[in-house]
Amino acid sequence: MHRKRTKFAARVHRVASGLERRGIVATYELHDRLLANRVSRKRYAQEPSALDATQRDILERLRTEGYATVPFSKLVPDPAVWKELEADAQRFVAETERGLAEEGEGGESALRRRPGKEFVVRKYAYGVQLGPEDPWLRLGINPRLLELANAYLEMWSKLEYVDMWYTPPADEEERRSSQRWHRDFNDRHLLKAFIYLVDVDEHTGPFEYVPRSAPGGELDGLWPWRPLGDNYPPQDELVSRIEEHAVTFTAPKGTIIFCNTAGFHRGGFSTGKPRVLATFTWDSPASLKALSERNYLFENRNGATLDGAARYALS
Ligand SMILES: O=C(O)CCC(=O)C(=O)O
Repeated sequence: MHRKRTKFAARVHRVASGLERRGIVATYELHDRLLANRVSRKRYAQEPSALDATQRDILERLRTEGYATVPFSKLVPDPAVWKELEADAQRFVAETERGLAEEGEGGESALRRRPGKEFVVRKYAYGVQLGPEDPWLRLGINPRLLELANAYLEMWSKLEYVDMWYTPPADEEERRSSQRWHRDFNDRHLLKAFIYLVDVDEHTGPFEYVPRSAPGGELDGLWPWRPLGDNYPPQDELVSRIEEHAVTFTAPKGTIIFCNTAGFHRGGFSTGKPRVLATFTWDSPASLKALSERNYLFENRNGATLDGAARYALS
């Protein structure tokens, strides 16, 4: 089993000293207010996204609720894009199921997982080299998505994470890690996309989200977001405060869920069928300076020409 602990995860894990935590938080705040994010806000102000009606509608819903769903084909109408992604997803599913079968027979496999979240098999995990020939990386900088991310964050964003996940039905009865309600600690300026690559019903570990709980929303005072914060509050208490507000995203294959995961969310607790999705994170340069680390290394092997916002997202 391939296991790679990222430098960042290791750093955060061993951050025991309050002093070191305070340094990380101070670096983040400095870059958010004065340094890196100021530059990227300026870039966005000079070249704001020109959104069409579909993108404007998603943006509006993101701003009010913190999430929005849309069929992939509506946001990215070119059928060739979906065809290429779907073919790659099928290869990943076949390789993953082969690896799981080998493990089931007591063998070793090359499946990638992340320590602490072994219930998810990842296509890339961490440290992979990706170039513009990779269809998922290309989707992360596709203007249909990137312009939306930049408009939502009101700055030129960074593409921090791109991957595909296969979540088999859980062995355990209890939810753990990201299957429990939490806020992502790594940025207040955060947009994730989850693209379902199978139909997801209530037995497939649907993603769940609490609308208006992201910073600036009317529920943002519930165990508020803090950089490096204690992001898993007592679950029973939280549930008693928010459960009736939560949205469960059962949806067909080809649905995109956009959301700000600085708000409360959980998912991936599949009880019946494997869940397969692609996921992307766009966040601010301040986050990359202090609180997060890319899961890939960008390598422009064939020297593809990229526009300014795409180059910025990958740099
Ligand atoms: O697997 C899921 O649905 C949730 C993942 C999650 O918590 C995250 O990406 O922040």
